[in-house]
Amino acid sequence: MDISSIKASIVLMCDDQVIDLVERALKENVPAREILEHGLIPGMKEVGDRFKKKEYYVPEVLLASEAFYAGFNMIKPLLKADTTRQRGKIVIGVVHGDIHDIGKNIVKVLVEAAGFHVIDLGKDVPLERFVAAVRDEQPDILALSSLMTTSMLKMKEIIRTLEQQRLRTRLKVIIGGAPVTGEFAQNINADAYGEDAADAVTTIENLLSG
Ligand code: B12
Repeated sequence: MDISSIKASIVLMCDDQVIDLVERALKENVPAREILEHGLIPGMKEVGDRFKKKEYYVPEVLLASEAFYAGFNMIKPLLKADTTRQRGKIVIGVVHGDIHDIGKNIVKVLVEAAGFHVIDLGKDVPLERFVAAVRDEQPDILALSSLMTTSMLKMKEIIRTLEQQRLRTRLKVIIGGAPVTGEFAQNINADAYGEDAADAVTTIENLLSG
């Protein structure tokens, strides 16, 4: 089957159609990873473009997000299938002021699938919760997500606070989200930037082996 039909159904906000198509793709042994990378994610990207061009407004984006999750929830267990090893502990969350959590959720699933133990703090997470989680859980990596130019500045505050409280010595911080760049990561003293969920996995692996 043509995976791009899944993308089209997300853009058209048809959850039922997404469910049927993902079911068909799985029956035809299309790998879950391919459904995610060539169907579901491009669907949300197209929705983003339409929002930018003012062809879509918030209600359409919400309905499209629901269609995305209808498909994503079906393949999530399959993405997790090879989780046998425990390679390190990661705390992840979307920074305060920001409720965009689709990207973070994809990162979480792929990082878990790669064998890491992930503690998910959710979205719109206040600085104090990140700091408490780092202190209490002692993760190897803190992964911060932000989709808005306004909320991305919170990442800087979180890193500065962790430094001030001496919680940054062995902790590595990786950041991501559409407006974030490698240059921004350097400026705020993060250890790394990941462009997408696949890149997040390799970057985390590199951070922990280096
Ligand atoms: C879906 C969406 C929504 C949904 C969110 C649903 C949800 N549960 O997430 C809803 C409708 C609720 C919404 C609300 C709003 N939104 Co909105 N939304 C989007 C949209 C269209 C798509 C985002 C998305 O899901 N992309 C798909 C995923 C797969 O991609 P991603 O998030 O980038 O994640 C990938 C990478 O970035 C990376 N990644 C992400 N996080 C991390 C973390 C780490 C550690 C790493 C390594 C990698 C990584 O990996 C991910 C997977 O590959 C974007 C447009 C866009 N182009 O991004 C606007 C956008 C982000 N929204 C925007 C705005 C303005 C809003 C609202 C303020 C609108 C309003 N007027 O109410 C509210 C904000 C509320 C708030 N306080 O947060 C603006 C932000 C502008 C800015 N200031 O920067 C954008 C950019 C649209 C625009 N062009 O104007 N939105």
